[in-house]
Parts: sequence; structure tokens; C-alpha cells
Amino acid sequence: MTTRTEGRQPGVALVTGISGQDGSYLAEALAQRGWSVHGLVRPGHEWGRAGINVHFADLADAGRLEAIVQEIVPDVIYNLGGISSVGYSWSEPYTTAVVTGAAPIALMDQALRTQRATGREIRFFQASSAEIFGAAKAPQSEATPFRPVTPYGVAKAMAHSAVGTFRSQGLAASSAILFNHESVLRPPNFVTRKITLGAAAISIGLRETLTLGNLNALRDFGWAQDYVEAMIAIAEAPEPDDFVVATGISHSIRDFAEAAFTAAGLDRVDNYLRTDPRFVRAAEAPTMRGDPSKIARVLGWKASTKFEEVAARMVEHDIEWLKTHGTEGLDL
Ligand code: GDR
Repeated sequence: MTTRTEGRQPGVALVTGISGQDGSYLAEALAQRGWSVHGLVRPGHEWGRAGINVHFADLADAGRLEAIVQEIVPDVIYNLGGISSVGYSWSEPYTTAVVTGAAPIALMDQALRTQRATGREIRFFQASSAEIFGAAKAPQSEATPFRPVTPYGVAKAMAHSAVGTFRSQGLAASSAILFNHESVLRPPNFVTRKITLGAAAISIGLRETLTLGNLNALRDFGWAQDYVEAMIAIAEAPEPDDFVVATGISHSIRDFAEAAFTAAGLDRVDNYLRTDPRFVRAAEAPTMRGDPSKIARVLGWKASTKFEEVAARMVEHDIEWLKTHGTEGLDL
């Protein structure tokens, strides 16, 4: 069997979810390393980038996914697609099960069949999630049992288990168990971007308050571009395996708001923060804190962007962004 990924030789990569935060950064990082990048985009969505080959595919359409793998015969598939909002998964639990849970199974099944038919190795990378742990005690490591508490967590737990199953059948399948990772590409329906846009809007006089849900949830927040480097290291690791990707430190949502408001030059966050049950979920994990010691030991990766820096970079970006775009349509 020939392997073009070993020794870090660039080849052909297929990325699902390429139009999302991680997909955008990953496409950029792979293209810079000389990879030929193909990306899957949902039909009806506009997305294009110079040098990236776009294919339209609905992740619920397993036949279409299989046809694309057969056509491209990639060296590696990065599966980042699916419903990524934990909150939204409560509104669409079945669709979440299909696109976040089952689509990776169709991709791995076809990758293994194509690998057997062509004799060329196809690696598989799964963007797994801390949400598989749900109610499990922190810190969570690769050995922590799954206790998902949301439809999203259930779907990710299924896909995560399937990675091990296909690996045992000869597919070089790996996963990154990703804890929260943020950037200026985070959509405002996720809490960090909502907070940084809110703090920025208040600091330049466009808004007076910011309304959130549960302020006490503890999450392990990193920087998305650092995590994309971890994804590549995992996909290219000599031994396919599962790795927690996290900072090892957790902060409450209130802590993130404090960091963002401080970066925006505002003190006394309580003067501006409101809460509304509309933003509180039916159920959720209380504490997410990853133990990243395995990826540090085996692959030498470590999160390098500090919590305060994550908030500050986003606020700085959002102050400029709001000066041009304003706050219309933002549910802050
Ligand atoms: P999460 O991200 O569910 O952790 O999933 P999100 O930013 O949506 O929520 C983080 C925490 O903030 C609390 N929260 C609010 N959340 C939102 N969206 N809006 C609010 O107004 C608000 N107020 C408080 C939430 O209850 C929650 O506790 C992210 C995603 O990137 C997943 O795809 C990924 O798998 C996990 O992180 C690890």
C-alpha cells in the first residue's frame, strides 16, 4: 500500500465543513503546506476560495459522500462538517444524529472500501468533541467514559466510537477530542463571539447591555488556529489514535465576559450583563476541562494562546468590525 502522507508529503485532502471556522483555517494551513484541498459545502450555500476545489454535498446524502470519495481518492479526509451548535441540536436532534453522527460513518466506510480497491492509504480525521463527556467528572482525558447530555454529544459519541471501530478494520482513522476553540470567525450564536461583539458594541456606544444564558458553565477555551495545527499533527501522526485537544484550564462564561469587557476598556461587567432563560439550555455539561497531556507527550503539541489573549484578539477585531457593520440583526 502506498502512503503519501507519511514523511509529511503533501497530497490530496478532502475537508468537510470547509466553510466553517475550523474548515477555513484548516484549508488555509493545508494549502500553505502544498496540499491540494477539496472542500464540501452545503448545496445552496455560497462559498469559494482561490485554489480550493469546492464540491456541493448534503451530509445527509450518504450516496453523494461516497461518490465524492470515489472520485477524488483523497490521501486524507478531514471530517469537520455537521451541526456544530450544541444549543441548536436541541431543536434538531434527528438531523444532528444524521449529519454529525452518521455522515462520518458513511465517509469511513467508503474510505476503507476505496483504500481496499485502489491499494492507496486513505487517512481519516474526525473532529470529535468534549461534548461526548457531558456529565463526566473533570478533567476529561482519552480514558474518560462518555456521558453525553445533549443530542450533539450523543451524535459525536457515536461518530467517535465508529472511529475506533473502523481503525480496527485497517483504516488509519484518528480523532481530536476538541474542547471549545474560538476566533474571529466564530459565529455570534456561540457564546464567546456574542460576548466579544457585545463588549465591543457597548464600548463604542452602540448597545447598553448584553443578555446571556447560564453564566456559571465552565469551559476550556482555546484559540482555533492553534487547534488546527493539532488537527494536522493528529491526522499525520505515525500511529492513528485519539487525542484530547484542550488547554487544561477552565473558566466560567462570566470569566470570559470579564476578560472581554476588560479588553474593551470597561470595568464592572455586572453593570452591563443581563440573563434570560431564552438562552438557557434544556440540559448541559457543567464542567468541561480537558487533560491535554497525551498530545503533548506523543505529538509535542501544546495550546499556546492564553485565555485573556483569546478574548482580547476577538474584542479588538469586533470593535473595528462594528464600526463598518453596526449591530443590526445581532441578538445580543
Ligand atoms: P458549546 O459552545 O455549547 O460549549 O459548544 P457555546 O459557545 O454555544 O456555549 C458555551 C457555553 O456558554 C453558555 N452560554 C451561552 N451560549 C450561547 N451560545 N449563547 C448564550 O447566550 C449563552 N449564555 C451562556 C452555554 O450554555 C454553554 O455552557 C462548542 C461548539 O464549538 C461545539 O461544536 C464543540 O464541540 C464544543 O464547543 C466543544
